[in-house]
Amino acid sequence: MATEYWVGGDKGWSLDVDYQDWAKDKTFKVGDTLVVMTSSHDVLLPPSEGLTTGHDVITLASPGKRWYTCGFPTHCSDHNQKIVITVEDGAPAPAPAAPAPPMEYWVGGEKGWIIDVDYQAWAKDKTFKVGDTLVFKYTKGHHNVFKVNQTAFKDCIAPPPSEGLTSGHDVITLASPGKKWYICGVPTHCSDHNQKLVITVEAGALAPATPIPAPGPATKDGSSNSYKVTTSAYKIFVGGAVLIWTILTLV
Ligand SMILES: [Cu+2]
Repeated sequence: MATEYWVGGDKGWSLDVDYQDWAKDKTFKVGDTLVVMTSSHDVLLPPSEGLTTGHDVITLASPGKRWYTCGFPTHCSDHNQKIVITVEDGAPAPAPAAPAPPMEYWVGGEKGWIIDVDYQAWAKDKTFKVGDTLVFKYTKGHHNVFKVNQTAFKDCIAPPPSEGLTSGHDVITLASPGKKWYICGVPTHCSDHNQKLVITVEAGALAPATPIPAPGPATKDGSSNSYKVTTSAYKIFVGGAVLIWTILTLV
């Protein structure tokens, strides 16, 4: 819901008004508009970029700080006719993605854990993450499952039988990220029949949530006159005001 703010309220855009006091309890969001009502002032230097209608409407088009001043000599410098506001992102913050629930993967799908299956083809379109489980299904006594290292995987070297899983329905929970290698320890099943599986486990739900990017400082602002308010414009104005003041003082 966009809000229209009449700068300065009843006082409008005038001399000797504390605009920061006016602004301090207001929340400006993208899409809100500032209405600057005045009969004898303008908004911002240089003159070609100024709004001079006396009823200037500025739409706050992006988040960030905005600076506005009156460009008439001494109005800003001596009479505080300036305002700075911070525009907040009006869009609702995107909801953080819900962590995916743990998945249970039956290795090899309907084929289960047997010889002569291309387990890499089975795995290639799947994303394994910490918390997921692998189920190795096979006829008990015909196969087994060993978790091995990369070398043992490559060379099909089975660890001692005591380290194997042999139930025929072996469930392995993926407890940490990284590469995991599994082979069948029955002679020739790994080496001659490709009964082996390597997967990469991602951190998944345990990873820190992706931070919502903070809105960066905006440097341009849409307005009815399509002019741009920038920090440098304000600095140029302040510099000019100081110069004018110095000249007046010397004269
Ligand atoms: Cu086997």
